[in-house]
Amino acid sequence: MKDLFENSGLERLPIDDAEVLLQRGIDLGKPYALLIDKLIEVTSWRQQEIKIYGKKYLQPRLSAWYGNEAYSYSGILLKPRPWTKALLELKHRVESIIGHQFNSVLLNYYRDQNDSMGMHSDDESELGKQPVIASLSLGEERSFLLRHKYRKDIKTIKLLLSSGSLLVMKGDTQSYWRHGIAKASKPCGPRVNLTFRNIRRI
Ligand SMILES: O=C(O)CCC(=O)C(=O)O
Ligand SMILES: [Mn+2]
Repeated sequence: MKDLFENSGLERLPIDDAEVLLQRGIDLGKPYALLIDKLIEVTSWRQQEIKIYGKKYLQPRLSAWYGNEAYSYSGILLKPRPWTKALLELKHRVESIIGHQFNSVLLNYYRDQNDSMGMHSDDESELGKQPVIASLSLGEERSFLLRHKYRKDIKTIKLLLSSGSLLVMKGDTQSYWRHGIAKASKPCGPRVNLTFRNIRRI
């Protein structure tokens, strides 16, 4: 079968039960430092409260949801904000690199080394069975962890996502793997990650 992103320049990583592609240093038309500063300044950031086994926690990062559809996960409903010019520009860049369209983006702002994201799969029903998720990283390099859900013989994979990295997860990745962002062991500056997704109206 022809790979969806055959001509994209993204490298497919050799990971069992997953389709993960990565390209570092993608061309966004503007310096990364300028883009992250602007996104930090103009985004409507919120620190969401989530419920895990009935107990309420504040997420250890800030986030924002833009696009056409609402999205619910971990017991919270995110109402979308309308696309901004800057986000649409980034969306179009990513879409033209990988040849795939998106209707929403989740932004996560890791303010420093203490901010993180727990291990999870992006497997909500609104995303469909084999979602294509494109993740763009800006700012401080952080460790992105991938852990197989069932096979204990496969070690946790650590990918260092530097500013300007584009990571694509597709196929069975969400069915077999969890991913997350670990706290950093040393002090570090801000990182903003944008995950472009397709929310299906159900
Ligand atoms: O910050 C990252 O690289 C991961 C983001 C992520 O997994 C998510 O938004 O679901
Ligand atoms: Mn995720």
